[in-house]
Amino acid sequence: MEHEEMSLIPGLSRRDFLKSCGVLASVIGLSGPMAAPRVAKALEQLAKRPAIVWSCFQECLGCSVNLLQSRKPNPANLILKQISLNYHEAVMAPAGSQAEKSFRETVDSKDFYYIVEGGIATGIPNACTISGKTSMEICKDTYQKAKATIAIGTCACYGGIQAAAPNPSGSKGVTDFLKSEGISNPTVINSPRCPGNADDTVAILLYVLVKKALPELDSQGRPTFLFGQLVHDNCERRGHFDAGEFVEVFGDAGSEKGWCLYKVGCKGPVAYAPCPVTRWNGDISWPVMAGGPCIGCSEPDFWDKQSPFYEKAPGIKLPGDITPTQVGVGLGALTAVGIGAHFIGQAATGRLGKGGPQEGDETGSDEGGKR
Ligand code: FSX
Ligand code: SF4
Ligand code: F3S
Repeated sequence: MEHEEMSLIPGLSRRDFLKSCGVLASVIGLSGPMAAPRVAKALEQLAKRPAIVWSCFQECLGCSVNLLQSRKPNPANLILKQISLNYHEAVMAPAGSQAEKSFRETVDSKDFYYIVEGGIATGIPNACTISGKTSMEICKDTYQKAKATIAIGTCACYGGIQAAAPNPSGSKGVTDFLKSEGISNPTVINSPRCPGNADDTVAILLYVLVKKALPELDSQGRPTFLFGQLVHDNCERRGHFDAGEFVEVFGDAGSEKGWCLYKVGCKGPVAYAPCPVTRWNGDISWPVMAGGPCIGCSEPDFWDKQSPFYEKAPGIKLPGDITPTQVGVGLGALTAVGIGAHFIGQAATGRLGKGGPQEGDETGSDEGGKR
């Protein structure tokens, strides 16, 4: 039998390695025949593994669990082999003073990337204290020394469930917290969703490491190459929305036919996120695919602003009332859309034109919500 060349990932063939690099290249917006080899070369040449400090503040640990459960040959494995996770309270082997030593040395080197999971307790600072320091002290000091800071999950981006009214601990996302500390224009890459998605995290890390630049961000601090489109734009049920075919109550005949969930509360028309593309549980599923409405977890203050979760989002007119291009208008001053990268990503993952009667046909041609 012919010997198959192995890659830098133990147990992963060179061919599968390049295939995963191709997917990563597409997600970060590289295209053409040299895109996958370019990503592969960049990963292989990361001789000095970039150090990561990962803080867990007010959260449920779902963001970490999602990353740690990513499965080979999931692209997350590629990058996890290439970084040095110097400090992560939940998964690091050292504890106590050894853990603190690792944290201090890495932060003082100023040669690391900072990932924050969870909100910052600003109203009751002692509500979140690690090794005698509050989340406020840790976050501000570490941000100021990091090469780049990524907020993973809606809690770190916007405060999350802790920030739901009446927000007893005064939870804030990293950007808002830094602003409240007098840092006028903090540079934080927000990767929301509740929990944060492993593929998003990996794509952002790869973008920063390979392109050596920060991605373009929208007005909520989210990379446009990932969060530039509405969930609604790429939903496999979109054809049913455009055809006026709705689930009226859970369990009805429309439910069985997989019709649109807008009338039972789906916030896909107001949520900017790549959920139909970078999915969950090893890329198996996402909320609407599994039969539940999107609750808009990629949006700031979604616990307050997108609830009640099982009632229609206000201000969305249905097909027949308006043209699909008007859906989503007025949802915020978001900047340029990463449509190109998005569709390359869809093609790379084989989803373009699949999953429902609408994608690519005339009625569901992704016009809803474009800005
Ligand atoms: Fe928050 Fe992460 Fe929601 Fe949890 O840890 S974004 S509570 S599901 O997953 O921070
Ligand atoms: Fe999909 Fe929800 Fe949009 Fe319906 S309203 S097409 S279920 S995202
Ligand atoms: Fe969240 Fe809606 Fe996606 S609930 S995970 S933004 S489908």
